[in-house]
Amino acid sequence: MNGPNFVTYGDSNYFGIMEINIKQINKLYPNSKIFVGDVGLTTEERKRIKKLKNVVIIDLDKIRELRQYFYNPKRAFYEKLFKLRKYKCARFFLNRFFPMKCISDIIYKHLISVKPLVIIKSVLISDETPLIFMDGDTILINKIDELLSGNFDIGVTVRSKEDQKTCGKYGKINAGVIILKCKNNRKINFLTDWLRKMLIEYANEVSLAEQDALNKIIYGKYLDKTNLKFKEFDGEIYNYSKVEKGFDRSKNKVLHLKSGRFKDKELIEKIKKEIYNDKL
Ligand SMILES: [Mn+2]
Repeated sequence: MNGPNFVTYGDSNYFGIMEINIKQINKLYPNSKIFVGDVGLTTEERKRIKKLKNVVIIDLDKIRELRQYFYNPKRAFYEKLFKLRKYKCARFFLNRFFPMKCISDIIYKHLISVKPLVIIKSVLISDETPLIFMDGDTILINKIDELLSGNFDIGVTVRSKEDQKTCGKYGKINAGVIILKCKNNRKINFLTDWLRKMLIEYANEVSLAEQDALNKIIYGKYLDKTNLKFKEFDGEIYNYSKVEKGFDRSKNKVLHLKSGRFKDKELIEKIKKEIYNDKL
């Protein structure tokens, strides 16, 4: 079986965790490519990441090349002229008449677009291998080959019923781990649709836009229209966050140090000890 390849991204805050994760991926999948989006690493950190095996750095400044996928100059003109973007009803009409759903420069730079953009850029330079997206605060601690078998295009990780209660209306899926298994052109379609959704509906918000938009397209009519098959995977196994309570490599294969856990040095030392002591 080919691959999978991996993609992640982060700035200096995520450097430590990303370094651990890249080493883990190399240990478990020595022939996989690892695309790493540099969204604000220092020169020194970037050098260190670059030196690790199989790493391909994805530059965000060059990501502007991608605007051809979204940019609609006509719509940008009207938005600017009438400052329409702010108004919900204006957005409705813009979306109707300019279905390209342009994003203006300001929104384009918006933080919320970073995740899908890094993945899109990775797909564009990747072969047809399945691609696993991992947040910058995640660590792979066991092989996940089973994620790649089965008949589906996009795989997502679902929170436990218990956790879903506290995660709002669109919190079923956590966007920290995503499996993209379909052909690259369909991966791009999915990613650009996701990006558009978040830019259109969440242009003025940052927090959780990507997650809400992902949940909306997965559980909306979107998949019926696109013929994409999606599959839910157990978040306790592939996107496990209660790391401070301990973990078990066969039950929790991907750790997600979300909600600031990745800043907890003690916790990270504990994790390192467990994953390095134990022979894989
Ligand atoms: Mn995260």
